[in-house]
Amino acid sequence: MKKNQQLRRMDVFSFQRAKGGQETCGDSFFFEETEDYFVCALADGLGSGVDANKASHAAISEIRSHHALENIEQLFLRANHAMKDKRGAVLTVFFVDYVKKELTCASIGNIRLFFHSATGKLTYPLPQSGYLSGRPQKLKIQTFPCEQGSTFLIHSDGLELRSPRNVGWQLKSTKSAFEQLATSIEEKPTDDVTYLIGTFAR
Ligand SMILES: [Mn+2]
Repeated sequence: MKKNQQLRRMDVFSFQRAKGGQETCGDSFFFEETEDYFVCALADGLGSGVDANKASHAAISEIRSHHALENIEQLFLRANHAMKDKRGAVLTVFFVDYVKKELTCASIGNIRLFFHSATGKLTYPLPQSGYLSGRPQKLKIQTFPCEQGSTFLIHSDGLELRSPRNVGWQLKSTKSAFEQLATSIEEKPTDDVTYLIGTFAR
């Protein structure tokens, strides 16, 4: 599944394909724009298939329902709590604050996030190892400057990036970078694959 959504300030391209070309993907994602910010979350449920999907979907539902009123720490507490009768999931959540021109993120497990500024600086927020299992987990929240013209990439481990430098940040459009990444993905990948690439365009 490939999709392009043009929001008021952000252009977002998303790609998702389930392991083995199956119907049910164990990764779930969500993004939304409000007046003041953009929020995006990607979760990969442990394993694959229906149970993995249930776990990642439960985590993402918490972010979707509560991002307007709660901070990133509270959102992770909710997502972690939602894992209690599930398999567990890895999760990355980030906000782009349109007013402060800042990106704030937190990550447990191997969902990777990178972003590239209009001036060519590549930023690698560091993920924390582990996964959400319902047990208490300490969270590290990171904030970076994020100007208009910045592009982000967030992906599950089904996308094998040789180097985050080779993402095509320098290409003339986000669409070109998106399409270039899509060509590297097999019809029947060996793991669920999800990635989103988006530009803080306006
Ligand atoms: Mn995976």
